[in-house]
Amino acid sequence: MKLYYAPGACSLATRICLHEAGIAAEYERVDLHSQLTEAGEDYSKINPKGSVPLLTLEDGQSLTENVALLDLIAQREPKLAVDGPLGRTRLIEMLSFLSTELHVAFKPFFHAASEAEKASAAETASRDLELLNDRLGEGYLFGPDFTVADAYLFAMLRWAVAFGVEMRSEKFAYFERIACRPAVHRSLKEEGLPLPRIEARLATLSF
Ligand SMILES: N[C@@H](CCC(=O)N[C@@H](CS)C(=O)NCC(=O)O)C(=O)O
Repeated sequence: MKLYYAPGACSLATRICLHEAGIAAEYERVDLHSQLTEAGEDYSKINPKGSVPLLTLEDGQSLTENVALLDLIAQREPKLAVDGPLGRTRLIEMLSFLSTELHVAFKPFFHAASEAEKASAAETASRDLELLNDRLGEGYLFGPDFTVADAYLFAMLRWAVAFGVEMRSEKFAYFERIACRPAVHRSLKEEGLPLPRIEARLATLSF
């Protein structure tokens, strides 16, 4: 397997899940602006969508879209999936929300958007994050066990912290809990990303 990624992008969720699942993979960095991979290949030929993540499978097939990649990893490593008769459906329900609502809400931060557009994006992202509040408690999105959905949400909470999106303190606690997982630690290190240091921000929040 090979994961095409950009540091700190949503492809971080795939890397975390590959590590959580103990699946060996190669990792190739993509410069999303120049569309060149670190090996100097034209990424737009590898993925005409131009976006990461893209995972090449053992048989050479390519797979894109976070929802599909994370579902695939959860099928290969059921400890990262959701149990129960509706488990997979509930997981896809959550991944779809994360992808089509929350992830999309962050897009203006990555493009040449105006300050007004960014402020509106922050409001939308904050509102979407609120919808997840009562799911977090002491554990993860689906209870006491970490699933692929948590890796995706973690990648986006990094952005929320970086862009100053308002979040409740429970969400910071959840964020820190995930950051402590060895697979997450390893993934951040491999992508050259700092470990979250959010205590200072916590102190500035009123709730
Ligand atoms: N629908 C895709 C979107 C992935 C996506 O937006 N990736 C971002 C990084 S987080 C990206 O590659 N942006 C650059 C671009 O789209 O040109 C998915 O869910 O996998």
